[in-house]
Amino acid sequence: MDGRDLVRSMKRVGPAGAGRGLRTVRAAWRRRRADAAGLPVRGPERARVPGLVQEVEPGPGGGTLRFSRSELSIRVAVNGAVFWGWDGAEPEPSYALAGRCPEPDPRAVLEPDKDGGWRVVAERVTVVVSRHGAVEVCTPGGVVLRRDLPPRWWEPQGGGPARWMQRSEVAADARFFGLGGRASGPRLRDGTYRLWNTDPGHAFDREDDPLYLTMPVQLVVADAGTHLVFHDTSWDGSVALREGEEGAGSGHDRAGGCEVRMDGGPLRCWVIVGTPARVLLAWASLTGAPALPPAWALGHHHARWGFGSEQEVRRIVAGYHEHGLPLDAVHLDIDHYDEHQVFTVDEDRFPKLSVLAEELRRDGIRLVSIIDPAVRATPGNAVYDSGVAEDAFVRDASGRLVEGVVWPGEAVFPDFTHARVRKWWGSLYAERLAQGFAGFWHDMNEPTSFAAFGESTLPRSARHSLEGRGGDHREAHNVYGLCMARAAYEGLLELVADQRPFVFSRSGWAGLQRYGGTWSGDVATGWPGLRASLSLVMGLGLCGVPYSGPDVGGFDGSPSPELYLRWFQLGAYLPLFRTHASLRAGRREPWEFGPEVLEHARVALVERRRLLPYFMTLAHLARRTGAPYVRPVWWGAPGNRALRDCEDAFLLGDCLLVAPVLGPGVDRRAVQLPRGRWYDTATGRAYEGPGQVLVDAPLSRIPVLARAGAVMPVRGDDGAVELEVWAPVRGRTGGGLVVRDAGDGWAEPEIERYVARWEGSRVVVEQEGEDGVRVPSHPVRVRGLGER
Ligand code: NBV
Repeated sequence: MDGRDLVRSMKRVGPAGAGRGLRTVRAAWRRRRADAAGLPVRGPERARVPGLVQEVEPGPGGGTLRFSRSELSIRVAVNGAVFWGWDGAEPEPSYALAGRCPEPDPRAVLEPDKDGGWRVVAERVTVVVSRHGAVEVCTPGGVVLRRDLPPRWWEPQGGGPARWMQRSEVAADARFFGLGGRASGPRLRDGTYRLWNTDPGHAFDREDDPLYLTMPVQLVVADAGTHLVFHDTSWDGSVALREGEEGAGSGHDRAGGCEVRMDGGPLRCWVIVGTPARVLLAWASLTGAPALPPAWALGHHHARWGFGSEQEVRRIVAGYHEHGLPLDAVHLDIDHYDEHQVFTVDEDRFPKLSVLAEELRRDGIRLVSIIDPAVRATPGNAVYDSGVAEDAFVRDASGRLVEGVVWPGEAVFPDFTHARVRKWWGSLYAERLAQGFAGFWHDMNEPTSFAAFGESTLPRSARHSLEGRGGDHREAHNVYGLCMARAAYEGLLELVADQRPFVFSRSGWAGLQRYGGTWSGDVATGWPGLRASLSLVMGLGLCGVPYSGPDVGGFDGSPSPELYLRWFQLGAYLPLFRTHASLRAGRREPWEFGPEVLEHARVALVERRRLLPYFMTLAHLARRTGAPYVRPVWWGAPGNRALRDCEDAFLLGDCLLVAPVLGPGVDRRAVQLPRGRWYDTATGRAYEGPGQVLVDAPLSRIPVLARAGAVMPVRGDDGAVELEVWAPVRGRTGGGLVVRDAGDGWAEPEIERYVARWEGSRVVVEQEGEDGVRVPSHPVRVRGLGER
């Protein structure tokens, strides 16, 4: 470490944390020493490839192929997903899977292929294995979607985990998406993306990578088909992507390439082939249905690091009321803790928190609490004492507690990879519930521990239970946030059995959606940050985590009124709609940016409220089908290349296409439309897709288009559900699904199905039931009738 590192570390912790600066230097040295003593020295390594196939043993859903230096087992599961694992790797244990591995598909059998290779033929996919161990994933029609070359391992000669590398080829026209929350996407261009959940330590921009929530899940979209590939290994790794190129005229294509490297862990993967909707359905059946947020969590949230007092919270809430702005939740950040210690309250500044919570609740506003995992390592601190009694904290290889530095100072970290520890931690939420909090916002759970140099996390040698298997932080790091979310979710289920828990977490991994959502972390205030925040939501949705949203206005700075408004207008159409900012940033209340912005922000807030029944329907559909609320415009037509390359608009469910404004000075913008007729919802003007059109985007609104034939539930003036119907094209029918649920409990509402069709000069809407069609029980409003 040099002087610059020290200065950087001082900047990082800020003036108030000057004393913390020295502690972070000590913490970094401690971390280094722990790793030097606790990690095996990486001596000389031996490289290995599978060699030639020797023997084959058919088994359920596929079978095992023995090569001279490895073995490969392949299994097609009943949900159509294909698993394969090298060196005896099985699907379980896995932090990603929601439960047991799905049963094998008995119809899928291993049979000989040409040139000494073998293949497994299943309904939606054929997997071909060459005699050298290359694995091809093909469509039922035989088109190759992905070719994995024989993998390569490097084994330390003195023993220990092997590193491995898996190189793959995809079609020249293929595009990559996913890998968790990435700022530079949603299309992942050529580059190396690291798989190591990381707090960048500053507000991030488009170039920052990795961020808080990475996962080895890629969605690959090509003319020939879409597939998802998941390398089920939580170790540190990277994915190098290179888009292919089609030979212009010469006919020589350069294939797209992907190289996954891992520092350890099993080489095993899941591949799912199909339409995007089918792929996400199977992915959710593997890794779990997205948790259903309570209805209030789909409204507007206002947060700030540094409200500082109950009076300030009341002042902000009063401001919302006075300006006629809907508000559903207020988030309290670490400044409401007593000396930054989680599960405490600063009684001087928040003397009657539960009374405040109750008052807000009467107004329909919920309180959400930040939760940091680090616990101040001071005897007498109740959380620390009870954690010590439970033996809950991470230890190093010599058995000592691992200490880091976070907001409360020297701190220890619960080992969430242990069921007993999760149970203990989950029970601590009782204190929060007693204060009146209704939702939980997990932060700093990569986990982050400030360090003046090196990585800002726990030592890699730190020991973890890993569900009793035992291991170290190299394996546990990426699932730390996931396991913390599980602890909270399961704890809350026990504490308040009749309410759906609301948890969202900065860090996580594949499967996070089972417990809740996420947000985009500390996105930098600026136009690139606005774009990055959309990229994160889209990428995460394609990885199976549908509920997320940005800090509207960005985390760190003072947005111009225009930037704030454009961010606000985008946020209004994202699942988590939250204004938030840092202690040191400018204000984020809509009335702080002048009367014009206030007026337009009010329109966005009122529209969000009107769309709540639609958002709730999307939440239920996400839970049942895995389809994210926010979908790329190519969702229904992945073969359309212009749509595939469109990154600045999205579909919100089936009915709406949202085209946010992502740059300054814009009052019109180009929009790539999927096939069909689309109505500008503000003007009623109809546009025909597929193709690009220019639409108005005045400061007062961002373009939102409705699909002809859409039937969507909205909130009427009296608060009851109404059906908004967009006239189908003449001679065509339309329709939509509605799930009515305005609550936060477990009652399972029915899915209502509607059809819309022309009858003479009228559009008629009917509800479909088992015994035929009937008149809808909700009022119906048909729009778009000006266009025939
Ligand atoms: O708790 C303070 C902040 C929080 O406001 C933000 O949303 C998190 O992403 N937190 C990070 C820790 C401090 C970051 C500098």
